[in-house]
Amino acid sequence: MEWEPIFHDFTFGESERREMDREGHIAFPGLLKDDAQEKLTESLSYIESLRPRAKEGHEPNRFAAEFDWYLESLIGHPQMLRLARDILGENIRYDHCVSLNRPGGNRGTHWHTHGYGEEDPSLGFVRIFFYVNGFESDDGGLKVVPGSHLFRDRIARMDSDEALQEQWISGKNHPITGEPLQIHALSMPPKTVIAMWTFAAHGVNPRQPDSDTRWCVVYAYRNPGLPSNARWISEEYEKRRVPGAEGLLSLY
Ligand SMILES: O=C(O)CCC(=O)C(=O)O
Ligand SMILES: [Fe+2]
Repeated sequence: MEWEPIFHDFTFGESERREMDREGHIAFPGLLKDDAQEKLTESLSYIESLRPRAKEGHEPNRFAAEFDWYLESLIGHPQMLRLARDILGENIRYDHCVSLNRPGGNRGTHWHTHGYGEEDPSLGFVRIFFYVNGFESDDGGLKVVPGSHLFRDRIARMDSDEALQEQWISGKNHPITGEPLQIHALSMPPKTVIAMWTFAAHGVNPRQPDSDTRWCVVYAYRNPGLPSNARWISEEYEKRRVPGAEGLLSLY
C-alpha cells in the first residue's frame, strides 16, 4: 500500500515525552498536511450526514472508521502508528475512532477523565485528536488541567469550570512542578494534532451559535492487558484486515 504523508515532519523525543508526562497532553499545531485536512473535512462531513439515520449500538460517530474508507486508512497509517508507538512503546492495540464534530451552537462537553489501567500504570492509553479546522478557547475550545493525569483519578462528570475548581482542583498541586493545578482553555490553529493521556482532565467549551462546524476526530491506542470500556469496534470489524493495522484490532 502506498501511503501519502498525513503529517509534516515531527519529533517525539525526550523533550516531547517530558512535556506530555508533565502536562498530560502535547499539541502539534499545524501538523496535518493540507491534503489530509481536506480529506478529513470530507470524511467528517460524510459521517455527520449519516448521523440522522444512525442505528443504535453502531453509530457512525462512535464507530467512525467503520463508515468511511479514509478514516479507516488512518488507523494503520505509518505516521499515526509511529506517533502512537513513540508515546506507548511497541506493543499497542487500536481502541477506537470517534468523530467529534461540533456545529455552531453545540454545547461542548463537561469535565471528565477516561480510565484504563487504574491499578497498573504500566498500561498506557492515549487519545490522538485531529483538530482539522482548529478552535478558539471560547468557540468549541478544548480545556485541560496540566498535571491532572498524574492523579490517575476517574472524574465522572463536572458540569462547569467552577464545579471542577471547587470539587476537584482546589487544594491540589502539580506533583512535578509544585504549582497549584489550573484550568487552561486552549486555542489551536487549523490542522492541529493533540495527544492526551487517558487520565488527563478535560472538557470542551460551547461552539458559538454563528460559527461553522468544528471538524474533529480522535483515534485511541493502548497497551494491551486489560479490557477497555471505550473499545468501540464491532464484532465483524474486529476480523477486518486494515492495511498497516494487522493484529492491532484485537483486545489482547
Ligand atoms: O470534542 C473534543 O474536543 C473532546 C471530546 C472528548 O472529551 C473526548 O473525545 O474524549
Ligand atoms: Fe473525553
